[in-house]
Amino acid sequence: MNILVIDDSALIRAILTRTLTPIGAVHAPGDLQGARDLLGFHSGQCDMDVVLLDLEMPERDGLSFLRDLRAHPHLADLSVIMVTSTQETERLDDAFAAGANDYVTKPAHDNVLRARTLHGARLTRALRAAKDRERELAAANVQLEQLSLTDALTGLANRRAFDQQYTQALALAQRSRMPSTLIMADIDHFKRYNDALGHPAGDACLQQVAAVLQRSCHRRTDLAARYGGEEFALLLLDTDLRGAQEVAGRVHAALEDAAIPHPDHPLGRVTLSLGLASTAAADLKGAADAALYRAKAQGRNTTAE
Ligand code: GH3
Ligand code: MG
Ligand code: MG
Ligand code: MG
Ligand code: MG
Repeated sequence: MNILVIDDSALIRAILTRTLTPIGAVHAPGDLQGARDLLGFHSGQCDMDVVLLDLEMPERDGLSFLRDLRAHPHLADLSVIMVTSTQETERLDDAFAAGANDYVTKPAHDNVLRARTLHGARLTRALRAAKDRERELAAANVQLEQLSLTDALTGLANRRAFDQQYTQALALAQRSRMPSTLIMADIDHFKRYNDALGHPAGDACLQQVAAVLQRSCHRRTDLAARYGGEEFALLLLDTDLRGAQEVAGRVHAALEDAAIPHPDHPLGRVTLSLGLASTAAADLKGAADAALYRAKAQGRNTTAE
């Protein structure tokens, strides 16, 4: 436990140091600059667990020093015990208002001084621990939120994330007439792929196709999501049909480059059918689905609007 004693009187510093040494490491700098350094006014780092602060000091009044101290966010949880010579109630009111946690009057009984100091240090630690837990919890929540929006197999955004962004995209399109485009993508003859190579191979294929889709989305505002099973969705904000056609072209080309072997496909490799629709359509999702159906009917490995 680190105890910081701030007092202008060398005698009081010596007495407090002797009294408190049995319960912790006492730091009693001879000037206020030494105290500021130990409190980390500049570095933002402080190892002190409790402060005993003289209320009456000639150089800088204890009260205004306390206000300086509380202005530093990293010292918000540090216990400060005011040390007063007489019980000046009015000044104590001010001290508590300025953020003091406790006070002792000089001369204090050794046992009382030690007990109050220990209590102050425990309070500091409890508050710091609570803040640490809060931070950990917040970090865990961020991680959990991230997990809840991610498809475990492919790492793409999942259906839940897609639904959220889809709703936002529709709202945006209504408010700003900013066109957005939806591409629904479905793997061709995927049942045959599973039948020929097995379900684990099918899963690996889904991962490869997902990577191709992700690579084909170049803008930060593009969302590639696994919509379900072997169906994917690309939501392209602020993108018209022409822009989306470009993305669709990239997808087909990248998939051709990837050349994932498919033993029961006329082309011998995995392909996608794509259905495209823009927010100009009354029912964006329905229009993209209908377009996807047409792409399948046109013989697959193609894009339909
Ligand atoms: P089409 O070209 O008309 O789309 O034919 P298809 O065989 O791809 O379509 P269908 O809807 O008949 O079959 C989809 C297949 O996708 C069936 C299902 O077993 C498979 N599938 C869906 N989700 C997964 C998955 O997570 N992993 C694996 N390995 N297969 C999946
Ligand atoms: Mg004094
Ligand atoms: Mg399907
Ligand atoms: Mg199908
Ligand atoms: Mg399919």
